[in-house]
Amino acid sequence: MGAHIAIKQRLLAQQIETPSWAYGNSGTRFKVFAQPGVPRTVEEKIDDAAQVHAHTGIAPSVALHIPWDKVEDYGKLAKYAESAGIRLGTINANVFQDDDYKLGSVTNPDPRVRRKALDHLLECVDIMDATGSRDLKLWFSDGTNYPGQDDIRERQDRLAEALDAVYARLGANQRMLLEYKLFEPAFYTTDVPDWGTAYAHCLRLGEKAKVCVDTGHHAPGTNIEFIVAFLLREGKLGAFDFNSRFYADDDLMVGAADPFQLFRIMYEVVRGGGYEREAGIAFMLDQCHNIEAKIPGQIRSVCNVQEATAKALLVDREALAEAQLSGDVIAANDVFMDAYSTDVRPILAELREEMGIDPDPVAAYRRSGYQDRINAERVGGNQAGWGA
Ligand SMILES: [Mn+2]
Repeated sequence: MGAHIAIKQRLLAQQIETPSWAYGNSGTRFKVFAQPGVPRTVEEKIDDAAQVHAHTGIAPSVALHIPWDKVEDYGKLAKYAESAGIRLGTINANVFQDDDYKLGSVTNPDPRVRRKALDHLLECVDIMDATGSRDLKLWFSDGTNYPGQDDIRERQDRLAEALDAVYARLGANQRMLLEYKLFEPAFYTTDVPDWGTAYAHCLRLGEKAKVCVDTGHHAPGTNIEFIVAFLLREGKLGAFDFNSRFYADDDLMVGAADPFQLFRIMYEVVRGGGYEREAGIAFMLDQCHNIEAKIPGQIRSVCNVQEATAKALLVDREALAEAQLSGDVIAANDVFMDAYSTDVRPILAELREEMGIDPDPVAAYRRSGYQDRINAERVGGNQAGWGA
């Protein structure tokens, strides 16, 4: 029981950031399904994010996406979030939705387009100054579709030039998170396709540049926990974008496709010191709820991360080290699997009761009447969604 008290204590320190875009409409390339009650404004997205925090107790911030969440006065928006009980988190740049970016943004062969993309990234840092956000998250859709389309090496030079300029603009307490993605929308080459490329750029840039691991951005079979362990050891893991995938960048609820993988990732986070607040790792969700209800989808996702974390914290590291050092492969695997197989739901229910929230956050949300209220109130106007 003593161990459970210690684990609950550590779980209390957990913070998971939800993304503003998870509350808007989303879909695939084939269809975006609208849902009732979807926010029309960034303030309504903040209200929804605040619900997730109210029911989980561990989602105190919401990430913004620029320009989807563009407003006149970001200081005022930060105050709005505060009054809703949460705060504004990571600023996500968007240099992939303008016609100008057909051949790339910061790696575009046309210097005018590169300048435009860079100006947007710099504007995002201005916004961070106003919102008090620590992190700028950069994901580039840049790449090519055909062999010979553009110079692969030259594009790396252009990327480096843009990253240098953004890095130089960062304040003392601000960071840059560089995200990578295997492919899509570019299908032949991607300019930041993997953690190694992101790591090399971040290493060159300096302390304030870190890698963001989006769990959905790898080839099938990739050992993500190895990447996590390696980046943590090098002091270059900055953040997670959690979601889960079956085939490609599916953006499904984290832990839905492979809860064991999420446990293995969280174990390496704990093992590598990444769970400590001082490590500064941002734990974020990057998901879309295309067919399921959005707010319960976010609540479920936050709980899935919490559950995997509880199991990771349960691993008896002393017994594991002993088995590992004695070369007892079966015993070591037993220790690891014992933690994964533990039903942590009673511990989490206890924790939530101690936090003054319902042991079943999704059920509590359903009972709250919030969804009925927004379904009735949010009529007319333009629902938020991709590109809006
Ligand atoms: Mn992402």
